[in-house]
This record gives sequence, C-alpha cells and structure tokens, in this order.
Amino acid sequence: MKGYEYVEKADSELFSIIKGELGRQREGLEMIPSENFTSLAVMQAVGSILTNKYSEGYAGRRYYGGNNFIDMAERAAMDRAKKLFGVPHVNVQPYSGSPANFAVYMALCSPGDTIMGQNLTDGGHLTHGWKTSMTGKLFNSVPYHVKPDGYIDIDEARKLAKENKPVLIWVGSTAYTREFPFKEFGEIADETGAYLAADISHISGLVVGGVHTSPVKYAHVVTTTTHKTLRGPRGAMIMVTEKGIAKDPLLSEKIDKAVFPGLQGGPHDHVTAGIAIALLEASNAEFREYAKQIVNNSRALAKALKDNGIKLVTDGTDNHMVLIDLTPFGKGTGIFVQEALDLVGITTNKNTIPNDPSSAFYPSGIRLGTPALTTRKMKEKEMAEIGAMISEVVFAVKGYVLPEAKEHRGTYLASFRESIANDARLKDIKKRVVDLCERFPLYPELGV
Ligand code: DSN
Repeated sequence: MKGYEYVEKADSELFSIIKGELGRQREGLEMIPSENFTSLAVMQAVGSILTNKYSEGYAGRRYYGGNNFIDMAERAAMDRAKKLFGVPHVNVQPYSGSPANFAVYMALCSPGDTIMGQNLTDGGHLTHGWKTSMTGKLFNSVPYHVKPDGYIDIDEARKLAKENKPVLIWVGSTAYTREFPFKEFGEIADETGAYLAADISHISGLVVGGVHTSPVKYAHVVTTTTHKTLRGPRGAMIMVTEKGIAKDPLLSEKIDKAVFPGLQGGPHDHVTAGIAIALLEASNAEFREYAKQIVNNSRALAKALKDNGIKLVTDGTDNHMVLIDLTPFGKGTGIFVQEALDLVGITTNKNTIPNDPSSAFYPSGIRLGTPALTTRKMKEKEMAEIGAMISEVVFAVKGYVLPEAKEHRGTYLASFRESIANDARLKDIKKRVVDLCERFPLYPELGV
C-alpha cells in the first residue's frame, strides 16, 4: 500500500486497520449520501505539515507568531469560497457542520429564543432544533414537516412562522430528496422578521455545480460542510450573504466572533488548506459535469429501484439522494436491509422516513446516495445494475420483522445475522459487487 510507509513502520496495528479500511472502500459500493472520496491533492494537504501549527484568530490578526503561510492558505480558501458561492464573507474555520451551526445560533440567538427547522424524522438535522441536541434544549424549537407526499409543507412552515415569530429559521436537511424551496423560505423570513439560515451541507457541490438552486439570494447565512458533494476534507464553512449584511451590517463580525473565540480554539490549518484545494477543484468545468452526473445517477438509481418493486419517499429524487420506504416490508426493517447490504459490500444507512412508524434506532427507511460512486466514474448503466442488486437484497431479507418486545430484539438480530451470513443469494451479490468495483478503481493514480 503506497503512501503509508511511515505508519507501517511506526504502528503495525494502525497500519493494518488503514489497510482494512482501504480494502472496504475499494471493494464496496459507498452509498452513504454524505460521504465521498477526496482527491489525492486534498488528502496530501490534510496529511501535511500544516497540522503542526497553531493559529488562533484570523488572517492578519493572530494570537500566535509564525502564521504568514497559514494566513495565505486561509485567505486562499476564503477568496475561493466567496467567488464560487458569490458571497461577501465566509468563515472557513468551523471544525465541522454541527459546530458551524452552533456558531450561527451564538451569533443570532439568545437562549430561550424561538427557532424553526425541518423536523428530524421528516429529514431534518439534529442541530436544527431536535430535542436530543443542545439546540432543542437551549431554544424553543418549533419544527415544520413534510406533507404526506414527502415534499416540504411550505404552507405549514409559513403558518408556524407567523404564529411563533422565530428569530431564526433553518432550511436544509439530511434526508430530503427534492429541491429545497429557498425562495419561499426567504419570503417567510422576510414576512416574519426572522433570519434565514440555509444549511446546504448535503447539496453544496450541487449548488456550485449548477444543478441545484443557490440559497445565496434568499438566505442571510449559509452553512455547509466541505466533505459531502463538495468533495473536500471534513470541515465546514459559514457564509454571510449580501442580504444578511443588509439586515445586520455587523453580521460577519458576529459570525467570526462566535466561531472564535466563542466556540473554538485554533483552526485546523491542514484542513483549511484541503478546503482551499477542494474549492479550486470545484470551480472547474469537470466538477460541473460531476455534479450533473451525480443527479443523473441518482435519478437512474431511483428508476431502477422502482422498476424492481421498491417504494421511494417522494417517489423519486431531484438531488444526490434516494430514500427507500421499507414500510411495505414491515416497520423498523431498516436494520435488516442495512446489515444485509453491508454484508454484500453496499454501504448505506438506515434512516427514518416521514411519519416513521418505528424509532430512530430501528427506522423504516434506507438512505442512499450517488456522490461517491460518481467520483468513481460510475454512470447510469451501473446505477441500473446497483438498483437491481439492492432490490434483490431487500427481497432476500423480506419476512424479518423486529420483535415488539425490546428484550427479544438482541436474540432475534443474532439469529438474523447468522442466517444471512450463509445466504447463497447474498454471497452471489457480493461477488457481483466486487466485480463491479474492480472495473472502477478508487484511486487509479495509486493503483488501488
Ligand atoms: N452525518 C451527516 C449525514 O450523514 O447526513 C449529517 O450530519
């Protein structure tokens, strides 16, 4: 395995773990919609000597010496983000998506304020006010929902905003397969005096690739992680829009102060450099083609699943994601399908669906995405093949139903695992998955 010689020499245990994970990524189909494969350039920057530096503060205003090169890296990341997204201000220091969203609260809200976000089990994110997140405990959270057809209920969101007068409204989520109605949310925020924060973590690559509407005209603040469709390293950014500055001329300063010193210490400079490289990569024509292909693949996957008897939330997709509704196979069956898919080398996650009759740990859906497979250069033809295989797996575990009594679930799952481990149909699918992966190398430059 090239590039890990020093790990191999220093720590054989960790070397073999990394090697195992490389094998899993190579020989499997990575279909978690929030994951992707960064370029080797991004990975080199993240594994570079930039990890050795401390840089509390911002470019030109640091609390430590020796930051001239770090300032250049941070300014490059900021300039590229501003240009790519068309925003006047960006903070590239948040460690990840959740801390970025916390910084937005810190900048805009006080404890006890009313906030609104898409309900978690309707596809929303924990940090948009869910009860188990600090955001649901510190603030008066009023969630909005999706309609029975799975689309966001914009009329309900408007009504709730008018009744509750939130300080902050979130739009953007983690399990929603349709275009976000940014314009309508912008109008709701304007009508009620709220700030609108668009969390585009999942779709930022699609936004810069021109295959999803940008929220920049409609929101005051935009947050995104950098490692999903944007294909950078794990990190996040907070952008302030012209609309945001028009509402509060001090908004950029408030966001920066909330990130540091409000919530974080030294930024992860090696990650900042990786973000800068990813933003450069995302600004070229090839990335636009990539973004377009992600959506084409997602639509082809949705069609293949439906053609093979699988029900989808909203009956399809506009973005990088497909959400399978497993309720025709019984409530809470996501765990059986996820584990059987894992066994054949298709990595997904069990997920709640709107109005899930089961729980978040034993949900009734499976979330799938195409960004990582598209990075591997797979196209519609492969999606048809994969959709058929996923459907075969779903039907192979048909009949397994989660026991109602919690104390019986452990034994039931153990016997389920034993039985699928010996299932000839699944063994055959596993071989087909490996064959397919071999045709689409993970990092051809490294021969893997
Ligand atoms: N964990 C991310 C996702 O999978 O969507 C959200 O935080």
